Amino acid sequence: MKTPDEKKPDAKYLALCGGVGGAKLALGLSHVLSPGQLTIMVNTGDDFEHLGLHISPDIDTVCYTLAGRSHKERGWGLENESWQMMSTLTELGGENWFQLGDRDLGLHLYRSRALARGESLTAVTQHICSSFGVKHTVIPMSDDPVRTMIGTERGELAFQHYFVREQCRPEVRSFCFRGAETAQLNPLCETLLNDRALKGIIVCPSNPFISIDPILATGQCREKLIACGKPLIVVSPIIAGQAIKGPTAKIMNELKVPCSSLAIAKHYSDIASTIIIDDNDRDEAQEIEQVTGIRVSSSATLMKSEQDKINLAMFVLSQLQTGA
Ligand code: FO1
Repeated sequence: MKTPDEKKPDAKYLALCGGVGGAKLALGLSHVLSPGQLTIMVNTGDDFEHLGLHISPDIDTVCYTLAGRSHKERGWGLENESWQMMSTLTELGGENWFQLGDRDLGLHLYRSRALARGESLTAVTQHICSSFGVKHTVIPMSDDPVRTMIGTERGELAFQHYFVREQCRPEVRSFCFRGAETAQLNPLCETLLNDRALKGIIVCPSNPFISIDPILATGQCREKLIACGKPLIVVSPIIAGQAIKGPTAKIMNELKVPCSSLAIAKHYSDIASTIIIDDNDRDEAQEIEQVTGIRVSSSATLMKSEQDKINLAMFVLSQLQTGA
């Protein structure tokens, strides 16, 4: 497949990414773009303070994935992990609903201390990534705190309480990204949006409601993406009416939104120029284009192997070059 721009050192791309699902495409992109070409801006609405530590799950998922260290089945945390700290915590009757592996804990300790010293989350993330051999730029959506709150039938829950402690069981009614309006969008993103070398923005196949919307809500990101006028391509996280992983389908059902790529396209209709849907859903393309005005192309979007991730990344880049 021809991807001419990917060879040009001046072509730059911004990827918006959540956790496990999005990180797969981010990994594919990191294989086909040089470090100077790719900036991955990650959701931090899932961040929280836990056991006195600052946890940034999506940043860590992206960092571990790009470093080739992530746990292959879970997608989050490290491979070859041990859980001695959790055993002791459990023995003592401590709070053990959120699993922190022993090796992973080292990272949380490092980051928490660095933040307490006054370092920015961007600086700490860059240090962690470069220490783990990640050469591409990974940045948080903001250095200011933004916290995703889920309105449920049982009242409002902080994101990790909903996602991990309650295992996404409560019915979802609404979302609030606390702090997003006053948070400053990552300055590196602002600079990139004004960079003539920026050739396109890629929305990774992360959950639109809980992974991408917090990014778009932060520091007028949505408005800035529209204002920059660059092509924006969305990779749909839906295949044949099912979410590949996680609670996307359940959330869409509860919000009374049909679980389809058409619904995803409508969700992003103000910012997207192209949506990539799965080859299996090709027959939906015409309707999506008619209803939303967004250009549709299809590809194999299920990313199991590393080659799948690379193939999809190359397809995304090729679409950005053919008028996305
Ligand atoms: N997800 C879980 O389902 N259970 C856990 O105990 C858990 C612990 C955890 C620790 C560190 C980390 O970086 C991620 C962790 N995750 C865990 C994943 C995380 O909660 C979610 O995948 C994201 O926040 C959603 O993108």
